[in-house]
Amino acid sequence: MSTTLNEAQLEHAAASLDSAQLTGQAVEQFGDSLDLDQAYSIQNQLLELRRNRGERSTGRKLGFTSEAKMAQMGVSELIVGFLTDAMEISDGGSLSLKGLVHPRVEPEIAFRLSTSIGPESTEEQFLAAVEAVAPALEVIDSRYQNFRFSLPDVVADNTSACRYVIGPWQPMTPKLAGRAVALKFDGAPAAEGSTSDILGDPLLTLPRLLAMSAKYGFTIPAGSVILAGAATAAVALTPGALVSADIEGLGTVSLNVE
Ligand code: OOG
Repeated sequence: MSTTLNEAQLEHAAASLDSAQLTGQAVEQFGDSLDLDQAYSIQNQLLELRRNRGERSTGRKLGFTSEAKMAQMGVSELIVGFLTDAMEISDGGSLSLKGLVHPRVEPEIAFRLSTSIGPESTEEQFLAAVEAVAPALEVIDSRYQNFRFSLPDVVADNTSACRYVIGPWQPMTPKLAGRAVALKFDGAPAAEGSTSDILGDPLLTLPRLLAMSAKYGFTIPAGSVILAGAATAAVALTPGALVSADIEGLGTVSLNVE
């Protein structure tokens, strides 16, 4: 039987993950000592610590919405994390690898909300609230040694969220499935997939996110960005690379790695 952590230990876990994120020094996995509810409570504490440093919430990100990601990490349940303004890099902007542990990049689809969504919202209201869609890159960086974790471990570590880049916003279209996705390094393919690799259709991430907002009691304010999860496995970042993601019919987003 696993023993769970008490309040003081949860606070300590949040402080150590926060400091790992700030210093780039990886920490050990919590393993069996953590359950999923406690992991989300640590994640909330991480958000509070960042807010206390002046960061502002900008949205939510989903993880493990594709088979490729689940297979790569050996985890099979959908997870949600938070995004802040300090994580955002403008399209074509630069990322220094200094202070990061072992960053990887993933091609994603981003949604933008015109109205607030929360536990009381219906699926129809959520869909109607999505006003725009964009190609996106997510940089993930596990704060655990060797990029290995259990499901509660990765939830506690804010689902490895590190940075994100949003490409040109397009008006929302309901036809998001079946579009080719290409992640490129210096113009050469590094990973390829389809938007259908995201739960069959990226729009199907929205009811799942709504269910998690009800379960964990969070709202997603108007103007928020939602990252729907990677369409391909993640690829390790290398210094000097120009990383881009093309999504058929949605455009291109890029990032310069320093
Ligand atoms: C967890 C984050 C997964 C995705 O898009 O599936 C994720 C990880 O693999 O470190 O963001």
